[in-house]
Amino acid sequence: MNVFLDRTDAETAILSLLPGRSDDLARLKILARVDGTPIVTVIGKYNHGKSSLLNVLCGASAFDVADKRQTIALSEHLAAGVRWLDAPGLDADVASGDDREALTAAWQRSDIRLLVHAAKEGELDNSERQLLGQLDADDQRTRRQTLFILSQVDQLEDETHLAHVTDALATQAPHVPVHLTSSVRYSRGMEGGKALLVARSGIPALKEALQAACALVPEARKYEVALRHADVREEVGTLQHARNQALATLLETQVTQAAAFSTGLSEVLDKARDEIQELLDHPGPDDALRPDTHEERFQVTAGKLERARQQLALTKVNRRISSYLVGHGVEELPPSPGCVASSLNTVMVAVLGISVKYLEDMRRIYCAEPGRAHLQARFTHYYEISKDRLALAELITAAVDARDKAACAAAALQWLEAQA
Ligand SMILES: Nc1nc2c(ncn2[C@@H]2O[C@H](COP(=O)(O)OP(=O)(O)O)[C@@H](O)[C@H]2O)c(=O)[nH]1
Ligand SMILES: [Mg+2]
Repeated sequence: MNVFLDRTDAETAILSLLPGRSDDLARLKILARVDGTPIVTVIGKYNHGKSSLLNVLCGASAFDVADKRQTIALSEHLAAGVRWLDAPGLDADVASGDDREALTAAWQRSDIRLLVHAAKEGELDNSERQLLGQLDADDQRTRRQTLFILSQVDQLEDETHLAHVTDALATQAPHVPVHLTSSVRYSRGMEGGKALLVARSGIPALKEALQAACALVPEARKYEVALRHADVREEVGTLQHARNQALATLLETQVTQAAAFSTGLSEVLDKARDEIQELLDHPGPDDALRPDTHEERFQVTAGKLERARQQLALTKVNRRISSYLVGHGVEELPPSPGCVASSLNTVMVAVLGISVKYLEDMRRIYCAEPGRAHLQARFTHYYEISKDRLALAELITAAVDARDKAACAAAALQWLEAQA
């Protein structure tokens, strides 16, 4: 059960699974906190008349206008039912960290972007084209809106020059409508009461377009919230599914491997039991128990022959068990400081001891049920702590963590959605 203290807590859980979704979460946080006022931001290179444009749009000298690079931080002004944001110039080569931060904030906060490009500059440069492309893609995805503005058109000599520029822009950005504006004309027209100049400034038309765009903002925001939630949800879901699968596969491997080992071991031990049983079933007294006399030391005796026969059979049995274990990665014991001879530090020695001499011991160890069960259990124990099995167990631990992380992110997202 995941409990989230607050939004940041839930965001952290999602971001630790999906770091690439930080923009979505930042935007969702903004959308969760905004009031109903649409946010309009100007974006573009410095000196392209962005601040001047905002001033005429909001009807106040709210933003600093200058010939040099002026707007450093983000500044905002509330007027005419709109929150206007003036962002620093889009000039990657001169942008400091602060500027970039402000630019990101503007990007994140705005419902409507005014991309401003000065007419005298002619075509868009690479950074502007790139930005226009990004905005366009973002508009398609999120239903936010971008208005493209060709500013300071009064600075062009005549209509022919203007037509050159608009033609060039139409080639660069074929599907984007361009608003032609001149803040200077608008101000002069307003001051001198010249309606024609005001109309020719393009500002009244732009205001109308903006009003229409603002009217779409409430619906657009709702759409955007649902969309970003859905996108994150889908990605979390995909990961969660994959991680559940991965864990299930590992657990299944763990179980099947152990079952296969156990079955195989059981067969090997059956065979061992049967072979030892054959020794036990040998008719007559056990010659191996008959000690050789002093005289018989260098002679072949029935006792010697029988002991050799029994040891040979036992070696064969043990070799088969040992090779089965080795085949399953069960060979050496985990390193122990107490054991000097590494040849003794084997699972076989640990389970069976160093030497078994008597038939009765063999019967007890290999044939009697408690002995058999003991062998099965001990070998299985060493199998479970063999390198490969421990590695598998570690993978499973990691997979459980990964699964929990995804589940936590899914719960966090649910929590966030419930807040919206
Ligand atoms: N001729 C002309 N100059 C303008 C216009 N808009 C702004 N300017 C001048 O261009 C310079 C930069 O303007 P500003 O609004 O500060 O641009 P920003 O850096 O993009 O914010 C200033 O000197 C403004 O007076 C316009 O429509 N026509
Ligand atoms: Mg400015």
